[in-house]
Amino acid sequence: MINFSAEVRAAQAAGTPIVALESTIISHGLPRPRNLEVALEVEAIVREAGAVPATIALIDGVVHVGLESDELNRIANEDGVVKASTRDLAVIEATGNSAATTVAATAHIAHLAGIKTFATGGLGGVHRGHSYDESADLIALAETPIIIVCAGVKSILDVPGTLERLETFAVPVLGYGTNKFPGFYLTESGYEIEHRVDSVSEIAAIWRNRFELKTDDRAIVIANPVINQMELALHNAILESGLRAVDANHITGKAVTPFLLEYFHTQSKGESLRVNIDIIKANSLLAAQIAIELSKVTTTQ
Ligand code: PSU
Ligand code: MN
Repeated sequence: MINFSAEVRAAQAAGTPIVALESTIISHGLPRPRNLEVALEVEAIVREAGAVPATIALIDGVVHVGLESDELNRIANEDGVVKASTRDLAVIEATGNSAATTVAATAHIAHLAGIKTFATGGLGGVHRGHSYDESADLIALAETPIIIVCAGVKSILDVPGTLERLETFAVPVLGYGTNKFPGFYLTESGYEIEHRVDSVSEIAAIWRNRFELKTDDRAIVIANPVINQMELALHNAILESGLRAVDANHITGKAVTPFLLEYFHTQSKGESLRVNIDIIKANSLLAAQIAIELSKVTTTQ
């Protein structure tokens, strides 16, 4: 069962474009109290652009597409909110707990709800030095027909390894205004990507072409580089010590990514937080513009 917010229900009825937003960023990616403020600011950006935000999470065991303000507040501030990937969804429904959804789980639910566009900060991927630690985000991208706007994969990851996996899974990666794959906190990761798009109409055309070619059964990644990146030397120094801290503290599984993000935010004295917020906002705006473009295309087809 899916519970839709009043705003999302109205948008579905009216055919207003909808943008899915993930909630792990809110619960596990950003520190309190900034997390709730950012979640609200991001929703406002989507609305101002002319689309409707659908932040996705589980509240008391029920999948929610679009959160009312008290529900958003719970995801941001309750200690018991867990990080749920796709495999956790049915379990959390059964226990009646509340959970924030990762990229993988959010994409899955968004697709169930008929939403075609999704914004996040950075994708999960292959973890450095731990070849069996691959984010379930990769599998979800291979199995879910949705457009996902991100600033590349998190720079804490094995970027070339992740790009190889995306190639294996036949997931198109399109640079928005660039052929350089973004590096999350950094504008460029140092790796090239083959395909570049410069407008939302090109993205809509590719979405349509895939449908005709029947290659539309998986995600499209739109890689949108951050404009004001983190200072490179600071980034690299924190990354190196952060990866050592993961091993020293025996952090494993789904705790790794939140640990590293938090490590960055404290060690950089908020500089990585500033960049992370810029990223989420820019990606949400672009996702709204894409959703609007797709809705035009569908109505004229
Ligand atoms: N982007 C951000 N902050 C985050 C995430 C993405 O700017 O916290 C989250 C997403 O929910 C993504 C998750 O799915 O990190 C990846 O976690 P893991 O590496 O454990 O799969
Ligand atoms: Mn992992």
